[in-house]
Amino acid sequence: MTIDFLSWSTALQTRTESALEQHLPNTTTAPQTLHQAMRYSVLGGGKRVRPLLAFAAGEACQADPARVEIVACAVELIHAYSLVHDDMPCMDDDVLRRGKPTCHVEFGEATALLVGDSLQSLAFELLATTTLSDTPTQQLAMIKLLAHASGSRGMAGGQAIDLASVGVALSLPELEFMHIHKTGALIRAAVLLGAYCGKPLSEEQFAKLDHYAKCVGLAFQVVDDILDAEAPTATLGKTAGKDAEQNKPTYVSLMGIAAAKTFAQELHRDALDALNGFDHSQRLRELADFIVQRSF
Ligand code: GRG
Repeated sequence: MTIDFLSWSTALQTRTESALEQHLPNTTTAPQTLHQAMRYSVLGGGKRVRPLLAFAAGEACQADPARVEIVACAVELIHAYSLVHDDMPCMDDDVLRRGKPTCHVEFGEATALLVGDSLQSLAFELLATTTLSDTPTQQLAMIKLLAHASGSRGMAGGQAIDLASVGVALSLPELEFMHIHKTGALIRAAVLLGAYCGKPLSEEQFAKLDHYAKCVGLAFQVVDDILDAEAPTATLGKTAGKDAEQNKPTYVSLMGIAAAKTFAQELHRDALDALNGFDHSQRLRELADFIVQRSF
């Protein structure tokens, strides 16, 4: 019997939480404050969308869930690091994240900087110390994939473009380029790493998954822009309305809210179409639905 999406996602969010709990250094281990701040920033919050995408892709490729759990944690650690750094005064300068004070507000800027650095290192330590593939070559390729997705040609590069774009009138292709890197690269890595834990992919299967990942990554960002404009702070758990306040180019500012919603629906449709003929892709489909229909 297949369980419904809510039960499936709740079980895997719980699994991810307990795995992260186990992999993060204990607060009794020195330096205690740094470890406390790392745990504060990772545990007990977040939708865990990227881990869920890794598990869903793993299911589509008949992967061992114990292996997928490791890549799910690694991607979530990179994501958590990016949020901690993004919230700092030198970047987005925010005080609220996941419904609580941001890491630098709670622990100070120097600790927040080190939290991000340490979470990033821990992600790669996890990937390098657990067997994730039957071949070392494939495992190295997986480590490289996450490194590339997180770095200057991926998420960090997208963030650099974002910081340089405040008050700048970007064209739609320029906005898309920024978001494919800032948000999309890590979402794509979550999908592909989950898949790589399983059976080898044919070229056609890889192309389908890759296109799915690109569409949901961009859809995630379009919806994020819409929520920033429409949803209240209490629902989001982070400060709403910041994009307009900071004069940032977004899908809403460039297209208007109605066209941004239509674009999100088109990306959703493309993501589902990409999975046509891909067996065991039900959870990936349901996650595409969730990403576009979410309210937080
Ligand atoms: C600092 C290198 C560096 C990168 C930062 C991801 C990012 C790049 C900045 C976050 C700012 C932001 C609002 C990006 C838009 C999309 C996004 C990643 C939202 C937050 O992700 P969710 O909604 O958060 O998955 P939760 O808390 O649910 O995990």
